[in-house]
Amino acid sequence: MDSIFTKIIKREIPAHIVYEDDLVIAFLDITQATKGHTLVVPKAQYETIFDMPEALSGKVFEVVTKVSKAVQKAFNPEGLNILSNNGSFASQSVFHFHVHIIPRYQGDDLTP
Ligand code: DGP
Repeated sequence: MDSIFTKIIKREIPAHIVYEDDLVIAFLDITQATKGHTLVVPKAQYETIFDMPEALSGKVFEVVTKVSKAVQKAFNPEGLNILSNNGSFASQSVFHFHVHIIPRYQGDDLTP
C-alpha cells in the first residue's frame, strides 16, 4: 500500500516540494512545528531505518545536509534539529522512513 509520502512523490496529493532527485525528495512538513520544518524522504518506501539499505541512508543524509544548508540560508534560525522517529514507540506516525529538519528560533514553541 502506498504511504502518504509515496502519494506525494507520485503527485497524487499536493506538497510544497523543495528538493528532488532520482532517489530522494524533500518537502515542507504539513505541521510546520517551526517555520521551515522540512522532511527528507527516500522515494523507495522503507518503513524504518532498519529496513533501509545503508547506501540509501548515505544518499538521504547527503540530501539532509544540502537541505539543512538551504533552510539555514532561507530562514536564518538560531539552530536546527535533525531527527528521525523509528517505530511507533518512538513516535513514528508515517511508516515511510523520513528525516525531520526542524529549524529552531529563540522562544519557539519547542523551547522547554
Ligand atoms: P513522524 O511522526 O516522525 O512519523 O512524522 C510524520 C510527519 O509527517 C508529521 O510531522 C506530519 C507529516 N505529514 C503527515 N501527513 C502529511 C502530508 O500529507 N503532507 C505533509 N507535507 N506532511 C505530512
